Amino acid sequence: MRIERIVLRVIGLELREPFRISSGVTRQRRILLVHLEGEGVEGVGECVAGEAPNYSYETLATARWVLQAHLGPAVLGAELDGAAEVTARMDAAAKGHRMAKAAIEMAVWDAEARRRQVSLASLLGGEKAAVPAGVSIGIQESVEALLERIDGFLAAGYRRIKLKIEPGRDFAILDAVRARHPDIALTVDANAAYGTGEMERLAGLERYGLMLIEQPFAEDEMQAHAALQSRLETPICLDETITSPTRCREALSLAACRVINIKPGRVGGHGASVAIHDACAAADIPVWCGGMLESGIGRAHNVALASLPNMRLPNDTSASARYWARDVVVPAFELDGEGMVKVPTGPGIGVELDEDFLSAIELERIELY
Ligand code: OSB
Ligand code: MG
Repeated sequence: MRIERIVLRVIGLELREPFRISSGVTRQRRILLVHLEGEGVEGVGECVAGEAPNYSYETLATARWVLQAHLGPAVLGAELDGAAEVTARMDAAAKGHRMAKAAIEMAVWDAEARRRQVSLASLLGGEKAAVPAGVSIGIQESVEALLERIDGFLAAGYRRIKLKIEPGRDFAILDAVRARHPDIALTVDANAAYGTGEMERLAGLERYGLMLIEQPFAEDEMQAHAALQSRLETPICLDETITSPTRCREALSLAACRVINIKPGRVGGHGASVAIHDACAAADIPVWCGGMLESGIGRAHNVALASLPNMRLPNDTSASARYWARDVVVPAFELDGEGMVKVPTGPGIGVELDEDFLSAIELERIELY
């Protein structure tokens, strides 16, 4: 397709409750959306970069800048044969900045699916009509507050609870949660908060019967993750470390993890996500789709990706209402009684944009031709 126009749009959305991870707290989100048009079709993508460079070096500001100054100009106007060629152009124009690239790449997939009048899920190779949802709970003020939140999410039907931990806020929390819920599917996510000297402490997590331990060490600590995994029965799941299919293959060959969390924004889009998914399938490593507190647009992309066959664990694709009083898509994403989220079947991402609401919360608009 030939991309004729790109609109970068920043919207403001307030989370229903603050979300705290080991490296920072998010209350209000400013979200960068990418709308593109070409040859009579449109596509939309969402950039997952946050306000602060605490999860990755990318931020809303770096993404907006690199999209406007480098990535947009690299793909505008040229005849490009699908998302892979769009990615090749962007990679030639800029190193890294995968979250920014993903926003364009995913919009191209949406446009391509709409052009063919098929769902994004089916174009990606998805096979599931609905995907299991877990919920990721931010660090809470107190153990009591956490237990209350867990009760609410279990009652809503979530199939797995993920707790954010950090050194000093780990065992006490897990003792309390396991005392109340000995058997629920439970995971922890440290967002790289532990030092490699804390191997012993982390080995102590084995006794909680966790489904997995997500990203204990820093992003570039591949060897330390391999050393910890070799000591543990509990699977290590890498998130921040896996920034590309190459990093994925490296992790698999070093046995640095037994599960991978795929976030299309983190790895540069759907093409890289499918490549990681397939490499893991070939190695019999289960994957699942992570989340970055997306609006309904990013969620629609994630849910489509989560419908692929090797997505074998509950995903961080929670219902819209877990994050927002009002979502930007219609219909909003809901949980059914079994803790499943339906995969949209309409063309492209398969949900409509709530244009009235988007206009009302628009903070900034940059048009590229
Ligand atoms: O590490 O998975 C993470 C949110 C922001 C940044 C990093 C992470 C998260 C989550 C939220 O855990 C998952 C969700 O979108 O529900
Ligand atoms: Mg994580």
